[in-house]
Amino acid sequence: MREVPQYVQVERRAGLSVREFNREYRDRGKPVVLLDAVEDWKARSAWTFDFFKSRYGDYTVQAFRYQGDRYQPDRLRPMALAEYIDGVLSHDWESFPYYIRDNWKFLVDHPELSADFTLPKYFFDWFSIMPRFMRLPYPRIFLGPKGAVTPLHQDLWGTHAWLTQLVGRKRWIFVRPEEKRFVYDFKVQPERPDFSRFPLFRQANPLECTIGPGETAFVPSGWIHYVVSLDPTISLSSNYMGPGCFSVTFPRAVRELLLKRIWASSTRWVTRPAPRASGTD
Ligand SMILES: O=C(O)CCC(=O)C(=O)O
Ligand SMILES: [Fe+2]
Repeated sequence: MREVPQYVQVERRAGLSVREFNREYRDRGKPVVLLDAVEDWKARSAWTFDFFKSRYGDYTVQAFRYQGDRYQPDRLRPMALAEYIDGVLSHDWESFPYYIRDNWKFLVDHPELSADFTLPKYFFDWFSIMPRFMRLPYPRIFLGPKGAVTPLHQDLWGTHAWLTQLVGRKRWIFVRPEEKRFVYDFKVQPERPDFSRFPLFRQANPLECTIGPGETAFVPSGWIHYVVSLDPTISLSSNYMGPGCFSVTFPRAVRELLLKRIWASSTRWVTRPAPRASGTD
């Protein structure tokens, strides 16, 4: 039998001012669970599986297929949201390994949902004051069955992130950025680590938390994390840029977004139909 480790719990806080959050967590690069960051959200009570099924049941979603300990990027399965939700509520992860990790589609296509939440006061995003082409259309919505897994990873461009639980619970395991060498290219499964294959993981000092409806996890820049749904779940999440990650995130974002922009405009130019020479035909 493998050991099933328990890790040190992430701090859980209520009533934090922005100044306290910045000083105690953001500036120290330390995860925290905020118990009351979204008290004013309509989404807290309104967003249920029934709500999405009855309002958006015909909408086609792309569900990510999990197989062989990772997501298969070429195995996106399109299905009607109603069919997906029926799958989530009547199966577990073994028989229905599909996760909606919405890549900026759902809320873009249904902007009326934005009236149901606001950005929590702790997470002002410096991307929002950048030129339009640098703004990513966050947040993203996650819907998944009990047992849905996001394997160990670090987030895009060294951004900070927050994720708010709306339905069900999620267990998170965090590994410090400086302990990256202990996770073997993210191959470790930190709920049931195979120490015979990954002995250095014994030297890591992971933290963990479980968040439920209305609770928000803050993931500081560079922290490696693993997430598993303990129930069928709905969450809302954003990555963002601010103090504590700007110097890492900004150059990476500029490089990638500018290259993408240059590439798009050059291919547009190359593939544009040649103008007809006048006077010939
Ligand atoms: O909620 C999850 O499954 C993981 C979210 C996350 O860490 C991410 O999208 O980067
Ligand atoms: Fe993440």
